[in-house]
Amino acid sequence: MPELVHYHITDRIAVLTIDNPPVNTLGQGVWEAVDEAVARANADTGADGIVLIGAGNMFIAGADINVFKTIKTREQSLKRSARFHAILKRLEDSAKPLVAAIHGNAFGGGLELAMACHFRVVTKDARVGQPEVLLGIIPGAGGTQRLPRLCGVELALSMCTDGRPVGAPKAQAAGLTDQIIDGDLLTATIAFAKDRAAANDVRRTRDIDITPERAAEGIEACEQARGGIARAARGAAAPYAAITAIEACMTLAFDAGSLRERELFADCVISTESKALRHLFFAERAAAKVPDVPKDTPTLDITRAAVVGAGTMGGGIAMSYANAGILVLLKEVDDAAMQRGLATIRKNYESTVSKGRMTQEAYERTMSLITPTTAYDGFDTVDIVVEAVFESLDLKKTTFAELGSVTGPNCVLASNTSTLDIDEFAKASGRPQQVIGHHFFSPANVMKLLEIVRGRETSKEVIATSVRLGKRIAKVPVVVGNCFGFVANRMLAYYMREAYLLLEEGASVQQIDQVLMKFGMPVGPYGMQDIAGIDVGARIRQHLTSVGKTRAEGPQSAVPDRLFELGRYGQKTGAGWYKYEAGSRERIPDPLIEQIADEEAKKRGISRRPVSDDEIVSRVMTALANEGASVLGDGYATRPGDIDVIYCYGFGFPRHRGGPMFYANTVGLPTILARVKAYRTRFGDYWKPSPLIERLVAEGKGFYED
Ligand code: T1G
Ligand code: NAD
Repeated sequence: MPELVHYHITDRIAVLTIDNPPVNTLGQGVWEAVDEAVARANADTGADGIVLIGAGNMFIAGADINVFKTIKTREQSLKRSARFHAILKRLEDSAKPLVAAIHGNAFGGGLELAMACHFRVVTKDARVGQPEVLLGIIPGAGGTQRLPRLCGVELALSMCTDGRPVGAPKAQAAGLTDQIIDGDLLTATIAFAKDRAAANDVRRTRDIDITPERAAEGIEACEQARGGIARAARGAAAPYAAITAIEACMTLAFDAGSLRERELFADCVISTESKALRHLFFAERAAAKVPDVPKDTPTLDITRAAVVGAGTMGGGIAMSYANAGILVLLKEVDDAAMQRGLATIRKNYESTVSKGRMTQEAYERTMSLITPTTAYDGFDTVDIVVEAVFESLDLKKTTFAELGSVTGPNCVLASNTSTLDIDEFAKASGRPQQVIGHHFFSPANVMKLLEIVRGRETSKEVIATSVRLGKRIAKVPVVVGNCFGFVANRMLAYYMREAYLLLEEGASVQQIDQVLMKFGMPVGPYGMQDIAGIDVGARIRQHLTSVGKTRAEGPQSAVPDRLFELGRYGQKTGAGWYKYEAGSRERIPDPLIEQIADEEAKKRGISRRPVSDDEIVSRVMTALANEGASVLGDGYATRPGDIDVIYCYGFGFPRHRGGPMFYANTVGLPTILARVKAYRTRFGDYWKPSPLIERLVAEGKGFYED
């Protein structure tokens, strides 16, 4: 067993170094090793004070998340947390000053350990946080009782409900830390500890009193927080549990408040919500690993980029590169189109500046990285080109042929196509090993997913380069295979098929959207199409019809094409499935949609009927998971978790449900299979059970045990 905490004395200060690579989690034995080392230092006559520091590039990333899956019952959790709480009180009771030296990250249990120390010294770029709600839990080692005592209830509430870290300057200003240093952390912290030892100064955080005035303000703040997080929580329970625990800090003594925290933590850690979010934590990290592309595959340096097409997507893609500090050429067909594209980019940045999330100076500096052009001049100097022209096979093949002749031999040629065959572009370019799909999601400067589509001949270097670049432009990269619609849009076609059919059968656009937003989707299928553009889907259907194919088996509703013919493309034309006032994104229901749905239903001999909310969720989510299983079975996705990551980051699928595959697994694959079979009987043979689901049910397995 490697030593988890190293012990040495420097200048009469005991230095305890936590060493549990790669991120110093408080895994098996670490809590106890820290406890023993502090006891040893207190008994050590050669030490006047104690410094706790982390080895490697951070203090502590928190508890080992893997451990939580071993907690099956509330009682088990209560027993476990009692141990940590006792250790933390012993640390706090250290007779000698105990100082936490924080660099990199001090997250979750890491910050809680630091708050049980008497003082905290941080580097200027350190971050501290309680990200537990992002895992469907709450701080479980006294964080909800010590944090408000140190930094006040307001900051404690935001840190524990949004899970975002805070930087050293903000932590210092709030009283969470005691000193920010600019030099060597250990040297400075040893000096700090010596100074405290000389002053015989120990400060137990739990002794900080919550006065009646603070308690009253705190309870008020908790009430307001409950009211303010509904939109962000989107149905998740953990943020509310965090507020209740902090409220207990305002109303109960330390020990009683700690017990309340432990009880709330125990409820969270065994919940489906937490299982879903922990699944996503690891699925996101696994998704970047491509089985046949070794970790040490060489990657190409990307210092200059180019984007072809400055429309809805091209503009956002150029912004993603510029935001990462990468020079980017942005090409359009003519100056008018160029100016339209630039105007949208400026509007987006100006809205960010107006919200205080970007300085005017940063806006101008970032904008200066984007060079507009209507020619291919300079394309021979770029390392990657992302094509985002209209979704037309011929236009894209022409564009790739041009790119093959104007770019350098090592340039990566990527396409943002939603559905078309990457291998067709590869052939047209004359350099198939350099061609790959980089499928961004709308709005491309906001949505974090990057679906990386490997072609038959795409080289491993280009795949590895794309994954690394994806992280660099702050995206979550997932590598998938090249089938029609890849993973995201192939499955989406089944999600939309059911949405269209439910409309024709009697549900309204508003009902379907509201039911799925209540389920946790950020926007319903119709609101989403109005953002992406009804024309994009229509062009894809036109292409398919021209090759005798459909996006999803089954009846094809004509309603969306009727809107396309009417020029109703969505937000960009002021009307789509909803109407929009000029300059507003507020969705206004339009009775014309009902009328068209009525007409098309009559044409297909459907008598419209009331549709229940449950039926909407069940049909849409079953269709999504069933097609997801077919994508997996066909080998276009490597893991079910990849699909979950794609839907959570690409479409905002509710994270507390874990993604469409995890949700289906939670419902139970036998139930999903039974539903598919029931719909097949009721609606038609186009409801085909995925062979993977049939096999897993027969073997009594779920998606994640296969
Ligand atoms: N538990 C287990 N494994 C972890 C881990 C953790 N807390 N954090 C990281 N890893 C693994 C990760 O899966 C990856 O593995 C490797 O470490 C490197 O991570 C008691 C209950 C710290 C910002 O939520 O946010 O404390 O893929 O790729 O990009 O109240 O990791 O190589 O096999 O992410 O540099 C609270 C979670 C826990 C922080 C570093 N803490 N971690 O990011 O590296 S709950 C968190 C992160 C808790 C207490 C409660 C990030 C990071 P592999 P990485 P990175
Ligand atoms: P868009 O119509 O908004 O923009 C396309 C732009 O390409 C137009 O501005 C047009 O002038 C320009 N263009 C056409 N030919 C060109 C050429 N030869 N050189 C330079 N510019 C040219 O379309 P969009 O929504 O941005 O879609 C672009 C691509 O991205 C399509 O393949 C689409 O399927 C895909 N996509 C769209 C979305 C979405 O939600 N809109 C999401 C992901 C992927």
